[in-house]
Amino acid sequence: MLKKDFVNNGFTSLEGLLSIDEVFDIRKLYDKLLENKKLTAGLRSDLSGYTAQGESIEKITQIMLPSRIEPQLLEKQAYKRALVLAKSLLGDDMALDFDMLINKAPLTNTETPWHQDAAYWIDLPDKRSVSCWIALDDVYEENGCMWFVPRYDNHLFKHTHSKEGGALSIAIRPKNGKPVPLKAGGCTFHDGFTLHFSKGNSTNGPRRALILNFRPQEMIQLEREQGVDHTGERKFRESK
Ligand SMILES: O=C(O)CCC(=O)C(=O)O
Repeated sequence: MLKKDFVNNGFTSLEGLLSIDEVFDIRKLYDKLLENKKLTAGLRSDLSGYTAQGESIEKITQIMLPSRIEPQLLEKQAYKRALVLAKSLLGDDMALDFDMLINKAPLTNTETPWHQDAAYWIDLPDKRSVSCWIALDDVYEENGCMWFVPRYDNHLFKHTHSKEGGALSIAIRPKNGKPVPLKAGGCTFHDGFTLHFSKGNSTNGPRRALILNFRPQEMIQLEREQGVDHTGERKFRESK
């Protein structure tokens, strides 16, 4: 079912990827990283772009490669189970390319615009990729659960920066997007060409997500040979 959905639509979801004990465990590491700007310097940015323009409160905190700072994350069931599932969706050559945190603090109410992840990446000959977006809080429309549009092919839409230093965005707002609410510990899987978005967090609680991205081992090697390790400045490519 998981694979059929993913192949047909470019996304799928699963409750209970993590036990609630592991959710609590990972939250502790997550909060430590969120609170420590020194520790995360150089890997941290605000996808809203606002902080870059002088505001001090981060609206959408992105921290790249949290497992580089906290290697114990790599030992968590989350990483092990997500890899097994990524292999079952796209093949045994799948490996972890990068991980990241995307946090929407309470009452920051800032949406992540509609985009395709492939717009952030270099063009690779093997297009297979899957991102496992893990909810560390219960997520629903009002605090920023993920929304997806079924993907039909590998067409890459034109993306632009909605705000300087902020997230990439396509020009239109799709009408056929579907929200995917989850319990803490549940996850979604989406392909690099699947359009997705999340509303802002307008609630009093946090919306913490841990995202693991998988692609073929050979493509990861190609990326590294070209200096791409997902730490640096956000670059993007134009659609053809
Ligand atoms: O967490 C979000 O709001 C957006 C996540 C996202 O764009 C992604 O995981 O590719």
